[in-house]
Amino acid sequence: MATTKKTKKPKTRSEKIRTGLAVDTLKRAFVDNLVYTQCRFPQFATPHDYYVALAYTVRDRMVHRFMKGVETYLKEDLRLVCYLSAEFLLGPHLGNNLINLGIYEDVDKAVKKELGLDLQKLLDQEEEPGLGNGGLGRLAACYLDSLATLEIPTIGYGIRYEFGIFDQVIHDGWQVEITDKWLRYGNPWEVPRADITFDVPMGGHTEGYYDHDGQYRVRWVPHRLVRGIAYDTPILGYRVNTCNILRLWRAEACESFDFQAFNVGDYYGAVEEKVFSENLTKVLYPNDEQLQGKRLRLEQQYFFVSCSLQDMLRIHLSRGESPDTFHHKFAVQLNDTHPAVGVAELMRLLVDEHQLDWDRAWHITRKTFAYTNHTLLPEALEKWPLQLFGSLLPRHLEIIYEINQLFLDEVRVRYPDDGQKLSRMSLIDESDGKYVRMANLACVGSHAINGVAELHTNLLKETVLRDFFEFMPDMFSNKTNGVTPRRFMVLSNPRLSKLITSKIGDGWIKHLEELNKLEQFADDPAFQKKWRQVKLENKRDLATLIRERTAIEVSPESMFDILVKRLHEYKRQHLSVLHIVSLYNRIRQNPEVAIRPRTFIFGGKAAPGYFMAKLIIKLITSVGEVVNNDPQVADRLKVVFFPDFNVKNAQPIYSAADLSEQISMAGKEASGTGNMKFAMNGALTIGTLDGANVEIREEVGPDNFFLFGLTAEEVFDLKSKGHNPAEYYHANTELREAIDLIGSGHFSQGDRDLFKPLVDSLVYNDEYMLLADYHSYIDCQERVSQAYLEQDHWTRMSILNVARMGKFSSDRSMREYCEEIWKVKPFPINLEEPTE
Ligand code: F58
Repeated sequence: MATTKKTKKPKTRSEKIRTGLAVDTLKRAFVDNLVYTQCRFPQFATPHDYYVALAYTVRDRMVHRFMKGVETYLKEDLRLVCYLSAEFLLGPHLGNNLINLGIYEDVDKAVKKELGLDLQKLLDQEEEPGLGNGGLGRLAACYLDSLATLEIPTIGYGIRYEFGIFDQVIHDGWQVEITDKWLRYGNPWEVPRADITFDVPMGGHTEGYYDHDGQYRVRWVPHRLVRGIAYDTPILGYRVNTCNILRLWRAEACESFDFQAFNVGDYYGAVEEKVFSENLTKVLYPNDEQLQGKRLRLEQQYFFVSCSLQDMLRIHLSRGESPDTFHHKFAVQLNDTHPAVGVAELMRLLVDEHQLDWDRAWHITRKTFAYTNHTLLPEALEKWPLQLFGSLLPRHLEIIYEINQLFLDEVRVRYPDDGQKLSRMSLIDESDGKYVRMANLACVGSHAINGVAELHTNLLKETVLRDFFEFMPDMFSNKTNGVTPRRFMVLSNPRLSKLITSKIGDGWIKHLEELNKLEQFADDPAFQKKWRQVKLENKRDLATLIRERTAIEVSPESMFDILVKRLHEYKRQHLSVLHIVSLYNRIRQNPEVAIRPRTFIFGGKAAPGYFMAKLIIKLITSVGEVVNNDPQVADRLKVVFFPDFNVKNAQPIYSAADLSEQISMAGKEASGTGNMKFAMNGALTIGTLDGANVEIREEVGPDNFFLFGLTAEEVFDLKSKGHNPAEYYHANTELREAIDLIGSGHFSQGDRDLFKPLVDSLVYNDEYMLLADYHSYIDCQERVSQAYLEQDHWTRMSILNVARMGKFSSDRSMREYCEEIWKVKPFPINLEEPTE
């Protein structure tokens, strides 16, 4: 070690250029990146070149903060949060990062003034990483934003799918899926880490042996190895120096394996192995709430979980720690059961690879993991055929058997004569074929289990996880979801954000509860006027987008009634269609009828193999085709299906909504997060008492929420009594006429067969009770229309909704996880060096 203190070298200009935030520095860096990273002369650069140059400019500043963080954390004794999720639905990075860095306005001005460029045009260039299906993946992304903002050292771990969720186009009214080639022009946000790789064993068999100390041990002899390579994306918090990372794994063939084939002259065999291995992270499974036991999916899950746990152990050992203290330094959250195999994998790593004894390893494992459940739908609870599981993960199956045996022994002590309970709680389902139950594994292997809204958590305790709740009640808690106001207000609704800030300052962006200061202006006519103006301008922008994407002309003066989310029967998009058709029938029966102009906007993807969901899209577009062009309707009703609903498209949609449709059958939607995004942007909600709607209504007040429909309890009672949808059909003329019009071929050019499966399913089965809720829904919509006539009152309600949404910031959710589950505290990063 040198003892003489070195004098600091003066910073060279290039160092400053890579990290500084002054406008001039940013400009220089931008041009440098264009020339030296993009190899472009400014005069020949395309908007995409400019976007990439700006992205690198921003990334440099984030990496600077990330490096500082690593340096700081290495010196500290802290617990790292690891959020394991098979999906992260991030949305475009650039705009968000500019906001979090605090340079959005400066960059906007600089590119305009100096380079004559429109920042929005550059932002539009970014292809979003669609590495998720819907709510669950988007929640993970919101949580990363909040954790960084709260200055919690975190790594998000997931899969770098080469093809994310498909792009949706509409052909002849039907959904057509197009591969999502998001990486085709490169990805400036990620840093490939060739130095961080792990080999993941798969298949083969296990053997017992005695080690040097005469201890019996098990060795796994895999059939193949797949190599995982880390790709890091920096995740910067809002106006803090904490820059966490999202570490995604890409699969590659292991050299040792393909060389073997190569050495015996089997060149093609070697290449085949490579292609086979790389397939592992090729594509995201596009199923939402509907699972098929596909081997590749289990391979994906195990692959990313194994890489992530190996990485954590690497970090842990490199800090000079022993495996024995792992749980003190890592809190690992399982985002649903998709990473639940991690419980068995950590046991394997500790027992087989690090030679810990079983009881110690089990203690560490349970203290490390916590599990979040996101669904009550039985078809979405993961279970893997035993045969499939054992052939891919023979060692894990043995470990799971062992965990199961020890666990069931404990259960037996408490409930000595309850064989049924034992078989329900077993990690192995033997009722109908044999399966490994991932939710049971997650529960047994965790120290904390949570649902994502109060109602959902209560229903979990009463239904799917009842036995586990009764057995270990203290492990259960509720953590109501939240969303990040940075992306879903500041970035996506700048007009509203500026108006709010002009009244109450900008503290609300980090402390959303401060929005309640808006309450005092709810009746202020001047403020109301500005509030309405903001909404109108947002609606104008959306109308323009709708014209560009669908060629449908809509009036910004009409009420924008919006339903956007994944297509699923339980979410009941077709209930809104029944409403539209009922209004249409009223017009047909009496063209003079007073109907306030409404624009119904739908958006959402259907799982490619989900026939009914795709038929509902076809129904929406077909009803639109007829209603939009019927002169009798005279533009009073417009129906739009906005194609390719993703994060990027969602932003202008939430900001332009007057009415937010949250109409799932009570007891089915675990939480919902779109409901929060709409309300934060001043939309009023029409909704059932389902998921987080219940809490939104509680917060905004029943007078500012349009409630309809059966409660979860009523749904349950009606189901158990035996429910007959045909009764509602016959008893309600408007309902019957709406269904009949659909069945008559009116919306399908006379084809009575097209929508028959949908009509039949409603009249003869109606699993999600649309008909039972129809009357209440239509009545409620009537109240909505009346309320919309009184613009002042509507605006007051809209302001109050926003003012009372503080609870639904993901910052609040993350604070609860940190304090109650992970036991971690903020750890601020000091940049020290001047940034200029
Ligand atoms: C969603 N689940 C819930 N799953 O449906 C929603 O109520 C909740 O707000 C959200 O999680 C966040 O908690 C969800 O999005 C999936 O997309 C899975 C993807 C993988 C296959 C199974 C469904």
